[in-house]
Amino acid sequence: MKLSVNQIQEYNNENIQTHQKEFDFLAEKLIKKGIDVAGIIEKLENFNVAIPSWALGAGGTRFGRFSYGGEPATLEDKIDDIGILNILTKSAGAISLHIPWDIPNDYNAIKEKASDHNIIFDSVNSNTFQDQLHSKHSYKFGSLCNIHKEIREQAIQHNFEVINIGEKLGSKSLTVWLSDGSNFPGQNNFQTVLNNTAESLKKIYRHMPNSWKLYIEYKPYEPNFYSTVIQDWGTSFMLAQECGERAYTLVDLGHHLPNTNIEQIVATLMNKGKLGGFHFNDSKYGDDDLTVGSVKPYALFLIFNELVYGMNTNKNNPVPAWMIDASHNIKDPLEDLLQSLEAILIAYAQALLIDQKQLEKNQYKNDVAICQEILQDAFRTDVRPLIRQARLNTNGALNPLEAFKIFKIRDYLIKERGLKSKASGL
Ligand code: LRH
Ligand code: MN
Ligand code: MN
Repeated sequence: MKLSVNQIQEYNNENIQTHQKEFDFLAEKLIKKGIDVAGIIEKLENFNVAIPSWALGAGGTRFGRFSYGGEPATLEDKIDDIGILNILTKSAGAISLHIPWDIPNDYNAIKEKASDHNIIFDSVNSNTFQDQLHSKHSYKFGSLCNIHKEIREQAIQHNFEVINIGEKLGSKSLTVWLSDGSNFPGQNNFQTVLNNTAESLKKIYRHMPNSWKLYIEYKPYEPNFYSTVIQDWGTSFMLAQECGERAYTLVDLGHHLPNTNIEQIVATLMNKGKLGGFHFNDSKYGDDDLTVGSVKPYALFLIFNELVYGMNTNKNNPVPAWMIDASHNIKDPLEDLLQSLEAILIAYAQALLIDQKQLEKNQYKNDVAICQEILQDAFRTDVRPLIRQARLNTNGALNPLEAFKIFKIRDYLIKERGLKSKASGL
């Protein structure tokens, strides 16, 4: 199933008049306020988010998994699915592979397929939180932190292999998330496991090509429920500092205890030039991996406010590697990912509307009410016409989810792949 630009243009032509009216109305209002509308649209056009290879199969929990038909059975199929997302939105031009869930068989074929869809290979993810089919040692009691050297070595070697795979595909970074920790008090010596982790990460860091970055992801709990070695941004930051300049912290929105001020963490990391990677999702309770913006859109907007401020101010911080790390449980994954992409762009556009000069002025005056008004005025603006305009300019679909439904893409995928196809990976 491959969508053509012509199909999308025809769909756009049918909706262009309504869009034009909405866009003109909003643009006039914003320009009167002194906002650089063309500049914002350009930024939206250039925003790209990586799609993880594991998000395209049916989601689920350990209690059940409900298939939806037409699932991508191979990595090639997954790249095709991302191709659909990308041609509709023009903002999903990258894939992030999880190894060994998605090991390429034929590198040339995979690379060709990806370039056919204008997709690049983003960060590669290692996996030492599950035992692999033929490995000698088990990670039941930890991987990079393990008390036994030979188990740490096996986990380090796995990361070397992942770097190797990434190099063949043109990736430029490695993401390490460890589930290492303990389930019961007394199980681990906190200092020993921390030291072991630092030593292992340093070995991995030193093995990376000079042009590569290392992203260290943190998470407070799960699957370990008493302690996790890299439990918070502070631990990740400290380990990244120990590794070196090209090691960074990765923030996954779901990896915080309830009510954590994530926007402040973002600001702190960017201030120190150490925010390297970003996993988008939303949550109500824990690492729920819900659709981006589905539960706490205002929090997402406040986070984007700090990201935009940081990207303008902290030139020592690289532009973070954006990725959606969400699951969908009962939704069609492609529809869910389209919704996530939309939510990300909405929050980004709203944050770009914030008048930072006015905000600063009012912070000096200690006019708390006006400071709040400035943020909320941006948040309450319906920025969707700006996003549609950005998509129009790049030949994407005005409304990708609507187009996905009108084109009956899922029906085509079911016809092509069958009702019972099952995704590789998770
Ligand atoms: C861990 C995590 C991490 C993994 C992915 C599958 O909860 O967020 O990024 O690689 O989920
Ligand atoms: Mn994650
Ligand atoms: Mn997670």
